[in-house]
Amino acid sequence: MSRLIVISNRVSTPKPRSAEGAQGGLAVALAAALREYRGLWFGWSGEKTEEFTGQINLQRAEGVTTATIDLEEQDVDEYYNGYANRTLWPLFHYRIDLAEFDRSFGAGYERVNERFAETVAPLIEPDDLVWVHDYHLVPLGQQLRQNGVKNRIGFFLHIPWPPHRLMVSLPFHQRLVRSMLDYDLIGFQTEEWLESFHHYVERELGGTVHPDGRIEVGDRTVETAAFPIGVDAADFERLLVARDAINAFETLRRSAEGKKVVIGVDRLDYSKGIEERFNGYRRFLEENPDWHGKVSLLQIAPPSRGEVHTYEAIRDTLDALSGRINGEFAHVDWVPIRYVNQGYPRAGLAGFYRAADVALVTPLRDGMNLVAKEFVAAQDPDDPGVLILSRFAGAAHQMKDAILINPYSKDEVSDAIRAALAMPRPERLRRWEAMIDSVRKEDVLAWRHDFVAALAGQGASIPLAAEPLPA
Ligand code: ADQ
Repeated sequence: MSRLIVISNRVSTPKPRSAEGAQGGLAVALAAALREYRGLWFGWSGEKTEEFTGQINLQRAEGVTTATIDLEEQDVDEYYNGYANRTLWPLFHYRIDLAEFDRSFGAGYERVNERFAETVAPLIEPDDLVWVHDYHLVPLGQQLRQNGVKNRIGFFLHIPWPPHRLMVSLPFHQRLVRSMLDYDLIGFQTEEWLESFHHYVERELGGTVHPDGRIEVGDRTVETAAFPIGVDAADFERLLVARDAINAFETLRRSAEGKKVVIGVDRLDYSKGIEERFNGYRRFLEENPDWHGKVSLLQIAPPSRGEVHTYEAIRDTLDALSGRINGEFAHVDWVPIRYVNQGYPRAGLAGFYRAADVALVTPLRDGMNLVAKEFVAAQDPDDPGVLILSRFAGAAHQMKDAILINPYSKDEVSDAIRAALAMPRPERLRRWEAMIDSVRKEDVLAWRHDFVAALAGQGASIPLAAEPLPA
């Protein structure tokens, strides 16, 4: 029987569902996928050791088998904090101004990809399907081939693929992209990122793009397609009746004291546009004195990637900016922004979303953005809140009934907040009903199913047992 081997940078041991909220979008999505199938999840434990040993730690938790390795300090500096998060992440989010190009980062990135491949290759059995995730592991397919792996291997990129002209600013960009030709299937979040990849293949590699998405470069043919990721909408709706969700809902409503609540929930990352959001909210307060004392913004943003300088800087910026806005507008009985640097369990988050009247999801660039979908999944069908969404999030391609804005424009953010707060119930209902339908249908299970089916091969039934693993 074939198994599914998932390989991603981090493996976080699956937590009970109620505690999943503190994990990132990718972690939650993968745990949901693996729970359904027999398989294995391989990656870094998050631990550092003096020297790389390649020792594998096998565990079984919450119906998922994980195999993790530790990395040595230099690996973490050069591969994870370096090439992945200081070179590729900013560049792929169109922030070439923040991208750092350092020879040691590239070397560390290749070394860790080799180490991953050498360690995981012996765990792969002949019929297994191998699914590699995200920008940390772009060349892993090639490394696996060099370690004798002949299985079908797919790659999914969770973040945007940058336009051709940006991509060529990466030193050795061809080497990186050519390494992807060893995959059988490459998936992107949206048609937009897929098109950017196709442009690169045509213009830089002289390849051919076929109408069905196959690309041909020399003697290699690779399937490519968009697979928009979703959330586990049904699970999210179920969570809303959990005690934690009800407590969170009541706490937020009580503390709002009859005021309207606007919510933002993001990992603390410059790509999420939180600074621009605060500035847009400030513009709204400047232009709408009649709303003073009647609305409050709750921004939840747990710190991430704390070892990378730009993340410390954005944290300082937001601390200062939220303080300035509160200093400027607050009254004794009203605080315009509540800014919270912590993660919450999933159920708590669901309760907060439900209690909010408006969500501000305004990334400057985002592969997809799951928060937008979670917010919609958590709304009261009789009295739904309003989603304000950046045009530059992958999710905007599917959620056209949100109020779509340019997050760089303070005026657009301000106007959207005013329109959302004043939106009559029939319009809120119409917009929400149009969105919840696709959030439910195009959920994380459909995403996993579509990718795995495509990887398993055209026309073939999915050779995976849809039976849960024994606990
Ligand atoms: P992220 O950049 O992490 O994901 P996103 O898609 O919004 O962004 O997912 C964030 C996840 O973290 C959500 O599930 C959210 O609930 C959770 N989260 C955020 N803040 C939280 C808090 N304070 N407490 C608890 N949970 C919190 C990357 C890409 C995205 C892509 C996903 C999945 O950058 O574009 O959508 O992978 O492919």
